[in-house]
Amino acid sequence: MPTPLPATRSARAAAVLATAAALSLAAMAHDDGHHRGRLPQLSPAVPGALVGTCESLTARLAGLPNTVITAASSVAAGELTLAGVPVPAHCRVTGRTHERVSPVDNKSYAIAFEMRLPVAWNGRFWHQGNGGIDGSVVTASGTFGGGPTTGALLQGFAVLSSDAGHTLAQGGPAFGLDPQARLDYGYQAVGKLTPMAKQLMSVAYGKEPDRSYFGGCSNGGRHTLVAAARYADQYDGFLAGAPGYNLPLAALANIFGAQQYARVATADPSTPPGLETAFTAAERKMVAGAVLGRCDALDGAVDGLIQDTRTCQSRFNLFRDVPTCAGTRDGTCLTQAQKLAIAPIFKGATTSNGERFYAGFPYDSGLGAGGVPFWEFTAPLALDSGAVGVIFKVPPSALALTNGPQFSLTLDIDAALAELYAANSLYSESAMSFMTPPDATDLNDLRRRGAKVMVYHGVSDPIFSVQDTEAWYRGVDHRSGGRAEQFARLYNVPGMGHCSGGPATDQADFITPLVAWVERGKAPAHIVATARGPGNAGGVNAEVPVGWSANRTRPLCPYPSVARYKGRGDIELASSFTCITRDDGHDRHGH
Ligand SMILES: [Ca+2]
Repeated sequence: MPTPLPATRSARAAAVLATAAALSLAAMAHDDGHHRGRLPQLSPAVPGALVGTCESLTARLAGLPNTVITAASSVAAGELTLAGVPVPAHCRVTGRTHERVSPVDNKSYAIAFEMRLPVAWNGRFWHQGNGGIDGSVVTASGTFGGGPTTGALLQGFAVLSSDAGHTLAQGGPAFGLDPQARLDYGYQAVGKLTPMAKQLMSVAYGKEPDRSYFGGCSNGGRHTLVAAARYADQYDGFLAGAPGYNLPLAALANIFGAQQYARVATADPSTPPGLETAFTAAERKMVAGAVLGRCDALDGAVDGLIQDTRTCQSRFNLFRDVPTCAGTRDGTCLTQAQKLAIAPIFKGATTSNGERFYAGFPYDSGLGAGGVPFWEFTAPLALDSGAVGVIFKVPPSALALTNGPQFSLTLDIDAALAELYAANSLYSESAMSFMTPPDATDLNDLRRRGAKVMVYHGVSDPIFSVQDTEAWYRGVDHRSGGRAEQFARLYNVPGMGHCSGGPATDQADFITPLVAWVERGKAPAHIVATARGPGNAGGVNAEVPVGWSANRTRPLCPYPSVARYKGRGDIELASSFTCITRDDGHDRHGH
């Protein structure tokens, strides 16, 4: 049984019966400075097994409220593989919950889902948050990052995945015209699925999960941090990758970027290749090389990775360190006009009067990587247009549905920013209300009940800024009275792009250390990450530089500490590095 948790939201109703004195003692135990290390310790999950046949679940789940089970079928061991790894035998249940017809667009909506229930269950639930604008039931695997050396399903979790209340087949972002579909995408699908999934597991296994986890990358990372704030009483552990926790602002910032690029494009900026003429592949690689030239050695190892991102930002200067073209652009220089267009994107998107509304992006070694052009030159014309114009803005824009490039390139950024915070009689919640955590940095409910949150973010992520996530972490620390390290970790991944890829060590297992922290109180220090060079079983990352060992390892250090070469030892191995915290100029060892 879980340890009693007097201060949790769910236990508050029961606590009404307790005396006021007992309540205040409980509060002191959690909040008094003398007890900073003594958060409740959640008990470990106890494994279980499926009760009855998988196929019989269709009938046995008929009583789930508001829910239709469409199939339950056995998946034999090895029938599903994840990056070449055979998945153990499990039962796949598919269904729809909260079916309805929209009074606004007259379309049918439901929250479609699948649950994969291992025959040999570890007693845990994993709610998988998916990416993009949701809209499809991605395989419920609970895998993360580059090559999934492991994943929740492989570890024996029962894993849930959903479309968050709409199908892209119905018209991409057009679901944004329906107010309820917006809210389901933002957070309400998670709120509806959670009790349904727990009830489903109690039928399938004869008990509800002992421990529940939530995780995903990108929009899935956003779902995770939203759940950490809104549904802290329902989950014990959270793993957020590249969390777009300010997703509407990030999408608008990316449109701001497209408008900057359009000013210096030499071909039609309303097409991705045309927009890319503003900052070509050769030029991006050249700038990445200039950043490495200034910053690679700061961590003690000239190894193609910049561990000390923060110091790098004060050492590298785009205007000084990148040659200004004297004549024709040939990939070895940028024109002054290009520098003036590109620098504000890295500095952070602003309104017309210079007010910054989204974080800047650090100069890092991965800005020349292969994943960059999709996010910089395709997404603003094809994805951010639909997201901002149809799903987020109040009121939505008809133009965004029919002509994304024109919408984005002519968008009044100031007006759109206001519309991300706007609501009206039809759209009762603004995008910033339904897409972001209600109070993003207040995770005290989560903290007090002994839950934990781990976050990782690529430093070279071109769509969601690692600096935005760092600001979130600092805010969490502040709001918890300087106690973030008791329950939260942020791991930056130098060189990594959005969720994976880039010249980086992008493969790591965060699930095992998260479970050890939640259920055994083993606080994680650094995480060892591996590059996916030639021969990698989980899938080769073509961005790994040829000079690197195929299996290079690095410690991912808990923010704000950063990795530093010890000065001796194999430069390809994590063990040759240590995590240090730069604190008022003094290096403090982090682990
Ligand atoms: Ca280095």
